[in-house]
Amino acid sequence: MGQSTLKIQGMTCSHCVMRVANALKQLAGVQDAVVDLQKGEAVVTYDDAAVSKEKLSFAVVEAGYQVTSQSE
Ligand SMILES: [Cu+2]
Repeated sequence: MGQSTLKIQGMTCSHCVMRVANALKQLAGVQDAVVDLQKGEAVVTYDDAAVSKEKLSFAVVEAGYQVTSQSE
């Protein structure tokens, strides 16, 4: 099991938070995604055997936001 913190730009309201959280949670292997609007970040708990951290940031980008950094 892995955890990764993504710094995200472009979230402005609670809808953005929901979109990002849903985009992450729809990925197979993602257990939980906690998105914080004030901090502009998402903390994702995931099964690193099922999904890569690159796929996590790709899902956020596909939802329409920018990922500026991502922790291991
Ligand atoms: Cu919004």
